[in-house]
Amino acid sequence: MSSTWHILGAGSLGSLWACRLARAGKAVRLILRDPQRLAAYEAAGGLTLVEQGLAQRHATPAETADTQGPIHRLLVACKAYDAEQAVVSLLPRLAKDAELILLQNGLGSQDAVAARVPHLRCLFASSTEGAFRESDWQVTFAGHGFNWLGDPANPSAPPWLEDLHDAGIPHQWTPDILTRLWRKLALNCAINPLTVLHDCRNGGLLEHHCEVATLCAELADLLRVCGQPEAAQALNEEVERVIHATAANYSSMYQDVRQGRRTEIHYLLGHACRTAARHAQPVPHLERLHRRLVEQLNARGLPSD
Ligand code: NAD
Ligand code: KPL
Repeated sequence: MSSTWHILGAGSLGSLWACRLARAGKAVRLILRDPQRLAAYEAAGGLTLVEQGLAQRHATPAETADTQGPIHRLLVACKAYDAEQAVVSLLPRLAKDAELILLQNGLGSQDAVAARVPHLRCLFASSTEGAFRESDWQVTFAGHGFNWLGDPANPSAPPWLEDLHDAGIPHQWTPDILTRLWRKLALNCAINPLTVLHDCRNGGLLEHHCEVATLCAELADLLRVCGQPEAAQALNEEVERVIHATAANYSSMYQDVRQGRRTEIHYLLGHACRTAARHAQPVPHLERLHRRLVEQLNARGLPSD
């Protein structure tokens, strides 16, 4: 099996992974949206990673979905709402033994992708690393974090985790990746929409303890009902801890809304509300939060799905 890492999406996380793998001497190929993006990338001469104030450029080769040649390992590093179509565009190139690593936040997009490639192994990742793009082809490593990886259908770890080790990408294999993803989804649901609606940094939610606690109670009940009791444990305490630890930051959803970018609401609060409906679990406060957020997005002319 080829050991090349095909990385779909040269955004924040995709570039962060690509630069670290390339720096460790791993074979990496970026898959860009279209020939125009490819030409722009080639003119820029590669991807630049800024880490602790130091910039380093990596002339990682790039291609588009239409390029010929099989893909054996695909890191899907686009937003949740783009993942399924992006993978569909690569179907003819995915080898019989291909593995897909899905970096998307929230839940729902992973199952949509896996349904398109039922014969292939799909691994899910939950990342707390932080990266952002100041300009095209330049990514800044903002916050050290961690990556959990797992496969709900197969608990055995893949051998290529060694590449992540060599590249200094902090990670751990877990048989409970769904618990990790649900826990992060719950944290994101309790914090991010409220920062948009109250127009505040995460720390601003310290003035809205009761609202946060009510949402956490509903989320914890939902997690228990949908078979994720571990993800429900001491949820409110962790949410309060995260609010304190990130008090000066703007949540990712807040930043998306402020910058006029589409949010991943469908895979966060939307997924929580749909799951509750499927289990006939009442979540009136989450539903009201969802409605208010949709209204706010619509008022700004942003998609609410
Ligand atoms: P991003 O918007 O910076 O990058 C996504 C890239 O994918 C864009 O460059 C886009 O053009 C590209 N893309 C979309 N469809 C494509 C296609 N069909 N072919 C080729 N390229 C395509 O997004 P991001 O911030 O890197 O986030 C990716 C995922 O990781 C999200 O689900 C996000 O929630 C999650 N995440 C991000 C961070 C972070 O710090 N940025 C941290 C944790 C989790
Ligand atoms: O993950 C986050 C985000 O901004 O998306 C935090 C705020 C830490 C938790 O919701």
